[in-house]
Amino acid sequence: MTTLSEYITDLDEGLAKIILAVSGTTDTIFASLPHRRGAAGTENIYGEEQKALDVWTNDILCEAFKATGVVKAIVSEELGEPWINPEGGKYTVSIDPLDGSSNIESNNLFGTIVGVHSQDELLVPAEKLDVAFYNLYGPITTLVLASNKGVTEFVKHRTGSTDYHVGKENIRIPEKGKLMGLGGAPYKWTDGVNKFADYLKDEAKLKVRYGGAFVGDINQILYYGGCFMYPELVDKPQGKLRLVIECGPMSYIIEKAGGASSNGRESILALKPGEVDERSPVYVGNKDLIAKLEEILKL
Ligand code: AFP
Repeated sequence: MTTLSEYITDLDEGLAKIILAVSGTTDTIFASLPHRRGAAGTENIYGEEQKALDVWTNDILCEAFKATGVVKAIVSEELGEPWINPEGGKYTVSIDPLDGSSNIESNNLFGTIVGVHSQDELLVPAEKLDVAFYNLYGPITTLVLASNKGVTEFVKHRTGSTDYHVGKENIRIPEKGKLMGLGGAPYKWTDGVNKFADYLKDEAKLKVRYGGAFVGDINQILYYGGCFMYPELVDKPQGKLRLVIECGPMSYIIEKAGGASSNGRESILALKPGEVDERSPVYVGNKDLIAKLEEILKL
């Protein structure tokens, strides 16, 4: 069975180093999860000052990125300001180190989202990404990678060779979607969003699946088709999710798999971020459903 490191040998060497930097932290993160559910400030079983898990995870990932020698900047939910490598480098990495951190306590899905580009500017539209991938901590640990080879799932083995091995190649979102993941409190949905939710329910006749972690909710859409949204809200017209570290990379993956994304008007991939923590409404899934969304919101 092909391992992750074998599979990515024909990617640019720097990209492969960044991908392996993340996959190489999985065992450490996974092993510590049961002992790091406590709030920051308490002591963990090692008697160490308990950092919030997302801060601790961020520290581990940032050190791994810096060790590659090819990362010139890191944009992370947990870094106030982006880290800029004084020695330069080829790639800018954006990460949500622990997407779905509120799911840890309830032992629900969560993961790490990564976007990588080699443009001069720090913030670029997601269409300029070289690769995007995520680690998903569920009943098994998987890594889903969108690259010039398509969308590929790798499965983390726990016995024998504990490397990631190719699970599914050339993943395409199913033509006929089955699921709808509807984020945000429904009483805060705008009229347009309510109309779209009614369409998904009454016309498309989709089933509700919502797990509270973008990485897991998008993974479901990748496998079963349908639509995920964290929409515009009456009090948050830009929604909740961050364009650079969440919406961009995950939309890149879904579009590479034959789906579509939108902020309500245009593809997420076309949006030029103005600042690191800019938020965007996000709708991703089957092309026909996203087209219907944009039609409804235009009314
Ligand atoms: P946390 O990382 O704080 O748990 O938030 C997760 C998230 O950013 C994203 O992964 C989910 O899609 C969304 O927020 C869930 O938000 P709600 O808690 O409002 O449903």
